[in-house]
Amino acid sequence: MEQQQPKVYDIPDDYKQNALITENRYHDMYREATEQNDVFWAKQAEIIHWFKKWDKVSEVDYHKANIKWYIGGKTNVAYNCLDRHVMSSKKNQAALIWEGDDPHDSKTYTYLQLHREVSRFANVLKKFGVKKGDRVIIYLPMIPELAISCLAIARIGAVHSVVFGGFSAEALKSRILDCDPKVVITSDGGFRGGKVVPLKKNCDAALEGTNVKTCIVVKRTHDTVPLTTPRDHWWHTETNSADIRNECPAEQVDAEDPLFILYTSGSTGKPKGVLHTTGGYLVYASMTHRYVFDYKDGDTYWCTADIGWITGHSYILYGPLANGATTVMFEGVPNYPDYGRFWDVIDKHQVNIFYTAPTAIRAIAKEGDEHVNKRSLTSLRLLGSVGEPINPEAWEWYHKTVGKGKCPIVDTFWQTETGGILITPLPGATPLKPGSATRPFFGIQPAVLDPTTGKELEGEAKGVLCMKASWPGQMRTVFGDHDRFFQTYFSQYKGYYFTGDGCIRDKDGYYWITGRVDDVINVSGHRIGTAEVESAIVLHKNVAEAAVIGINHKIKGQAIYAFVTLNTGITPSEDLKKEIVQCIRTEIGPIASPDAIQWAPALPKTRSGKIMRRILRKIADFQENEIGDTSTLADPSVVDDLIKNRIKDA
Ligand code: 6R9
Repeated sequence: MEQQQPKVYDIPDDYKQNALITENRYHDMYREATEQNDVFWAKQAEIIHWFKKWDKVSEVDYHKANIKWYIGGKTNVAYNCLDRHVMSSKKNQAALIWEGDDPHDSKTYTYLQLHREVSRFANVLKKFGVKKGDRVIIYLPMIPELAISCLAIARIGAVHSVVFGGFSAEALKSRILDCDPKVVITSDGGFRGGKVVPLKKNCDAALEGTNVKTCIVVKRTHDTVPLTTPRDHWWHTETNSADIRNECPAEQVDAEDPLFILYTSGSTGKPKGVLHTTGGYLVYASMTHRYVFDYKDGDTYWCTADIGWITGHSYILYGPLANGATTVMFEGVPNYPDYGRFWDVIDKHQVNIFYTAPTAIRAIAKEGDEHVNKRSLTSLRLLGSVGEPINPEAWEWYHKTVGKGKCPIVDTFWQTETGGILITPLPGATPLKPGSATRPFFGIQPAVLDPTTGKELEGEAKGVLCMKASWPGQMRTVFGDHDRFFQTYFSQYKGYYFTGDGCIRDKDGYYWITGRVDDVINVSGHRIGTAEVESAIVLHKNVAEAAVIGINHKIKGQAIYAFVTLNTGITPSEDLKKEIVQCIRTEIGPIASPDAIQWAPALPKTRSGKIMRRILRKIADFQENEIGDTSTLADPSVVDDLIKNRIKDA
């Protein structure tokens, strides 16, 4: 289709010989998974330990958004991630290597040690009345206590919801109100790039006026923070007084009992609480981790994501730990103390498998090769990318400069909703094309649909990306709003799961994700809903209306561009822009700050009053020649003014 002939990178010889999945095996397993879905997934479920085997493998109805896997099975995620390995020869192997923001700060937990910490903290949670099914919100920086909290919550059958530490007090509060947690876990603050983030302060503001009775506070920065009695308790005081010999047994939970909620932005309204359950999620996370990263015992694996996002859940914590891997957890940022930090960490811990985001690769690449070339990187065997489409230039740089031309790159397409990777190369099975996520994982049946007719297209095609069949890691519902689950993902194209992404399938059956087709902006791999940003902007008393779109950005992939109409009589000013940005930072957090705000005397609207974001996108991206027909606009003349005053260096 519209693709030029891309370069193809063949599978390196050592991968052809030593990989878990070779080319023939990929095709065999893919066929088996498609033709005998339940048989295949029953076999794969053996990757985890079950206290009781399931009665039925799956029950799926996309017309009602009902999805169940391993029905009747009993298991526990923390048991699988810890106890199993403690009872094996892995007990004294490193489970978690934590690398602090400060390069001199790192700490390793063996499986035995991590098990002990988790068990101890699980007992603390129980003491505060947390029971199976209760929600617990975690608002922590990337410190070991974050991993320990997640596992402890899973251990007692409670449900965690991790809120990214970069979210504001308001964003945290809306999540607290939505999922009604029994306990909130936070810290005095966090370190990022040498600076302090005031988490407890945000948490205090968020907790005001809520029902939360207990807040557990980790001491990280040692800044003085007020403790509110009887609500707040220090983590260290509680865990130190818990009896270390008193092991907390892992609760035997149902395969379909909830494991976690993770809020994510959609095209409309407030973030949705994406709910994942226990058995299917763990099978899928561990299986994809093993095969996609060609994970073998002894490997040191590092995913640079934050556990506040799904990538951190599935591929820092649950997938790697279920497989008994050594997983690296990094508190810092790629450019502190300098742009060579990632490479220092790889050399320091002899990382074999490295998984990061295109935005980080582009930010580092623009600083030149010397940061990379000063380091050895000989331990690396495999590279990965996630979060947004990786442009071929960034891919080539990653491959050549970081991977020295020897390490395959797995460009993994997936979503918060999918629990694990859907479309990806397998390093021993897939020749690579830079910029393509290549082929579906086992059991994944992508479909390219014509967006207007909804018809499934065959062969080479361009359209919207849907999934025909379910897989165990798929989300089960939107917390507290099953109808929204159905409406968001299953109502547009009957009988399909709709990803919200556009894609091209080429002649080799390779998929090229072209980005979101809904009103979601992908800024540095973070999903931001236009509606959320617009609501935050109109909170300013002088603003009448706002429309937000995504524009292309060299480093971030996309950036936020806002058109703002002020109330009559208000004079635009730079100060007003700053106040508007502050509104967004307060409501959502710094990640949603716009790169540009343009004053718009009026916005292009249809006669029924719908804002034509398509036109705004063309204006902001300097593609006014492609605006096309504006005759359906209520007032076509607004377009000229917007073109004249658009911001050039956004
Ligand atoms: C895992 C994660 C999901 C959205 C998704 C898509 C984009 C993620 C991608 C990719 C192209 C890749 N996306 N990986 N686009 N190639 N390899 O990122 O989850 O935060 O929910 O974002 O990210 O647009 O729909 P999430």
